[in-house]
Amino acid sequence: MATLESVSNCVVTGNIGAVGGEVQALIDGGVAPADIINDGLIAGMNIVGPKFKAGEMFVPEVLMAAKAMAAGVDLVKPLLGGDDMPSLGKVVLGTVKGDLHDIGKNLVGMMLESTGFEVVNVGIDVAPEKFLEAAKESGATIVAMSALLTTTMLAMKETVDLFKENGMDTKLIVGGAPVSQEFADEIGASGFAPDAATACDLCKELLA
Ligand code: B12
Repeated sequence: MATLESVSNCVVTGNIGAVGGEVQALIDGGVAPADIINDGLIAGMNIVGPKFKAGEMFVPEVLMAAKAMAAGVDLVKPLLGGDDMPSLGKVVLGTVKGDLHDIGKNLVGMMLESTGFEVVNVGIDVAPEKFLEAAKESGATIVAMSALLTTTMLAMKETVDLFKENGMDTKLIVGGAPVSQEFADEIGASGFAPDAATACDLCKELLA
């Protein structure tokens, strides 16, 4: 029988073939989409992280886990709704220069969309100039940057500085596992959130 734990296991073992069936069974059984994401898919990724760090899992296995996670997320995403809500505002979202991690970023994007924000996802390895260009082009009021490597957090400061140099009043927010409120304050960002749900609250606060 499919359970949140079996979904989590599919992520940990990178079982791309099985994850869809397990997630669909939970959906059919009436489990809330947010629970499938938080207590199934993310719970699995929370097991993968420490294993990777401890050298018990390697890059190819983590990639399989990431793909299994994405396959699960794809099934849940349409259920989060938000399509017919009026837009709360436009957010440019990307992973900073030098950083290729996108699972957390995409979750933030999904939650923002389901809350009613319009999201311009500019992808991974996004240089400060590209964030600026995207913000100007889209007229976004918020730029959200993600970083998972301590080394790429510096690109967040470069981006904040570039926006200031260009006289932009766009709100810049930051997130990702190594990022903290303290770091956000230090680089002059408008805000930080530790997870996707709080990121939505933060964006609403900034536009209030
Ligand atoms: C999956 C993964 C990978 C995958 C990425 C696949 C993908 N498509 O993203 C692969 C295998 C490719 C990978 C590669 C590497 N990785 Co890696 N990876 C991870 C791992 C295990 C999980 C990350 C993840 O997806 N977490 C799940 C998501 C849901 O969580 P999250 O990203 O934190 O996002 C949440 C919040 O942070 C927040 N959030 C995220 N972004 C934003 C943005 C905003 C604006 C806001 C408000 C909030 C917010 O909301 C999200 C949802 O709640 C982490 C371990 C960890 N503990 O984080 C290591 C980890 C990040 N990787 C690490 C390393 C070292 C690497 C490599 C250098 C390994 C190598 N030797 O090649 C490369 C770097 C490649 C590069 N240039 O980016 C280190 C970083 C160490 C450091 N402190 O710098 C970690 C911490 C593992 C470790 N402990 O050693 N990795």
